[in-house]
Amino acid sequence: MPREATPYLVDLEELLSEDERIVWTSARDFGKRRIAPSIEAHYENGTFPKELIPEFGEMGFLGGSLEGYGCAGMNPVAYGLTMLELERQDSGIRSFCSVQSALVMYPIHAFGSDAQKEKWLPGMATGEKIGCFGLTEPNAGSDPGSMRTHAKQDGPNGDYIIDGQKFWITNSPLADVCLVWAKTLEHGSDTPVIRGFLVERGMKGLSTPETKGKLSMRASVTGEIVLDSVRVPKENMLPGISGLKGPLSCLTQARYGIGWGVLGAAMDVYERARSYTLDRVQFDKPLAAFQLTQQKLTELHNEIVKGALLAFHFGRLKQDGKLNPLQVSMLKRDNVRMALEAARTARSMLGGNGIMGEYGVMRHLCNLETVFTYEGTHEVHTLAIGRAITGHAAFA
Ligand code: TGC
Ligand code: FAD
Repeated sequence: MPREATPYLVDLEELLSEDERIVWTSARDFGKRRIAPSIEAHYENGTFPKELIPEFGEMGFLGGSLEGYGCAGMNPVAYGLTMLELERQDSGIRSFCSVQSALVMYPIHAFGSDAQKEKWLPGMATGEKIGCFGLTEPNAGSDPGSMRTHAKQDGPNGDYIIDGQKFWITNSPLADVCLVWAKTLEHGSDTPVIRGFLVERGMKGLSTPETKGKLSMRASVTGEIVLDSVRVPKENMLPGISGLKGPLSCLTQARYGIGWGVLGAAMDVYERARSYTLDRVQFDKPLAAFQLTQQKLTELHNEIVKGALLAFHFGRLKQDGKLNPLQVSMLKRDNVRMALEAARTARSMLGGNGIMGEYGVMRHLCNLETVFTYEGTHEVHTLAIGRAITGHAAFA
């Protein structure tokens, strides 16, 4: 299917530094050359392109915003642009890189001991080591504070014994290390506190069965983390954070990346719909010449531009250390909704071809249904913002 560069009425490139433009162009080129040729087949077969993982490392996509340990040290806008280009190809590819970067490398970098950083970060930056983030459980999704997974100290070395089950975990079947959030009792207190534990592949009692049968995110590996009295040395606990704000701070990093990433999916479906309706003739005219089609293209275009400006503005705030979690909730919520609606509209504009794999739009649409749900559902972000606006918590 032909795809050509589309002019947007706000030229984002004009807002970027020279370095940011270079990152954007090289990430886009990588996506076209290395991901696009095989992504449909991977999606259809339900496989993840593992062969690309070392190249993600070489491109600086793994831990891209972190400093040191072989990480690229990109600023937040440049990092966001890499997420955009990965998700232009497929949300599952962006998921792989954002889980590794924002949900595993970030907490090790921010809250880990020196030994944990040295052990994991260099190998994770190159893609030799893979991580996953275990927060959700079968009975604790939107309300992670109700988790049941627990860790209990045992023996003279203060090892932890962890029991529980994590569900819906991106990359768990591939992971060398699972960051598991669990409740534990500390210093004689009878109020459990949430802590993060680095549970390593090979530890007795750990298994990570794959979740089969997904009709969304098919080019991403999802699984469980089953912890059957796994003995974990106390040195594997993240020392620098306790409480629910530990996992929620990681989610703030990942949600920021999603707010940028879904712009790529929206741009891809818009550009495909534009190209298709320019070529396809019905009633003796290209579909793009009909007013109703132009209205749809105008809506798609304008919504993308607004989403991009929000992401850009928040990226600059983040660079100055001024971005707060509620602004990130807004970015994730509104850009994901925009991208999902864009994919539905674009799907309809391609008529019957819109449901075919080779046209790419249905794949984005199916993926975005997951993105609407994970990293805080659309409703959870609505309630978080509603709480801030009104002062009334409507979660429970
Ligand atoms: P609440 O009382 O609001 O907060 C508890 C503590 O956390 C702090 N906090 C945050 N810190 C950093 N970033 C944030 N976004 C934060 N939000 C809250 C807060 O200040 C407080 O700290 P402290 O010191 O006072 O204790 O907590 P709550 O129990 O009312 O819950 C709020 C709620 C519902 C918004 C939260 O539980 C939530 O976000 N739920 C959604 C769960 C979720 O997003 N799960 C995602 C799982 S991981 C995933 O989906 C990965 S997909 C990966 C991929 O493939 O890309
Ligand atoms: P529930 O919390 O049961 O919600 C079901 C519905 O009820 C939703 O519409 C929700 O918005 C609504 N709802 C819930 N509470 C309220 C309320 N108070 N008021 C109004 N409506 C409400 N988790 C991880 O920890 N790590 C991962 O790597 C990870 N990867 C994922 C990959 C995929 C492909 C998917 C699908 C999920 C992944 N998740 C991961 C889990 C994801 O974060 C959860 O699915 C999500 O947080 C929602 O939880 P739930 O599915 O249990 O839905």
